Amino acid sequence: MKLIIGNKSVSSWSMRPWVCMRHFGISFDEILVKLDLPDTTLEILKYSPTGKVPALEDQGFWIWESVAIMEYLHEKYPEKKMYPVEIKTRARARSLVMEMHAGFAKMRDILSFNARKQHKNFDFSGAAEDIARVKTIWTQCLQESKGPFLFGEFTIVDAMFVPVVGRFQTYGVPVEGAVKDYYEAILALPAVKAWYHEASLENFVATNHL
Ligand SMILES: N[C@@H](CCC(=O)N[C@@H](CS)C(=O)NCC(=O)O)C(=O)O
Repeated sequence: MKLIIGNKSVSSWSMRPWVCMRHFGISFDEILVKLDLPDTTLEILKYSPTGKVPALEDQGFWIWESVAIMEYLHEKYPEKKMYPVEIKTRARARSLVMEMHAGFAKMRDILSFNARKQHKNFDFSGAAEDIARVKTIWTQCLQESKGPFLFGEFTIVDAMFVPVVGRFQTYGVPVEGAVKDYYEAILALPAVKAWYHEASLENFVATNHL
């Protein structure tokens, strides 16, 4: 399989399936398309009809959209349990995946993903409602699952929230209690550390992406 991604420093949508595949031990070749260059869209269009990354190739078959890619992997590798096994728990997990995919516009805009930046005294009050909703989701899930991840073991839902943890880190959003434990568990994952390490080695820059 081939996973087409954008710059690791800014491409939060690429990060989700990349971390997911690395975490679940699904091997793939990576093709990184540099974002924000004059030929970026043309380059991505070779792989993805939307002109956006990520995209996944499996034996000549192409899938685009981060969530569709992870859903495909979940179906292809059921033994990896990338979603909770119980039907209603799985439905709840998918509600959260879609909430993350479709929502949190203010947080994505004001706290745009950047794996190489660290802000002090950043004013994130414009995204306060989104941040509060994220913390509520995490608190409720962790209360029920007892952690360390939202549904116990790491699932696609956690992959969706990995870049949110990254944003909290970059912009200094305060975390405490169970939310802090979760934040730390995500940042300690080898796949997440590997993404940040590779982002730090990128010798090209791109503007922030949502
Ligand atoms: N809904 C898409 C969003 C993909 C997206 O917006 N990707 C950005 C990078 S993070 C992109 O490809 N931008 C291309 C460009 O800006 O030229 C998904 O979930 O995969």
